[in-house]
Amino acid sequence: MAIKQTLSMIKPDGVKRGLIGEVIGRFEKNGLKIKAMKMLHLTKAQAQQFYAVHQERPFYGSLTEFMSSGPIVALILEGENAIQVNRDLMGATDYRQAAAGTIRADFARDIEANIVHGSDAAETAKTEIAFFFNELEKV
Ligand code: IDP
Ligand code: MG
Repeated sequence: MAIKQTLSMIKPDGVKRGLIGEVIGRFEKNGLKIKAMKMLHLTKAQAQQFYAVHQERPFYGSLTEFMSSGPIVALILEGENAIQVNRDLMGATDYRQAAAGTIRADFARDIEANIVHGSDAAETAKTEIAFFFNELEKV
């Protein structure tokens, strides 16, 4: 299996609730190596740009408000099959449908404030990594 990179974010609810260490611990215990990491507070415009793919969805305004409501942690994760491994650790978008033991099943109580983001495919991983990190910031 190919070594791949993916972009993860711990969303404002995850940071506010003190779940940074818990989430990063799950990545490390499951074979995902941290290749870059930073904390930052997205502006509304930056959140709108990041989630532009969802701009026609009814929740776009609320989602981008939420994503710019407090600091987030962005990470590049690397490992075999990293995109899928991370998605499996996150669980389904709606925490009520997320498999037991996933981050969202364990911690999310809201479909929007669902603790983590993870890239969903190779192309989006590439774009999302470039959104947050330049070459100098990657180890
Ligand atoms: P994902 O984060 O599991 O990839 P997406 O469908 O890409 O899910 O949606 C992006 C984000 O938009 C979700 O993580 C969640 O925060 C929010 N979202 C998705 N669907 C809904 C909804 O039906 N209501 C409110 N927020 C939603
Ligand atoms: Mg998505």
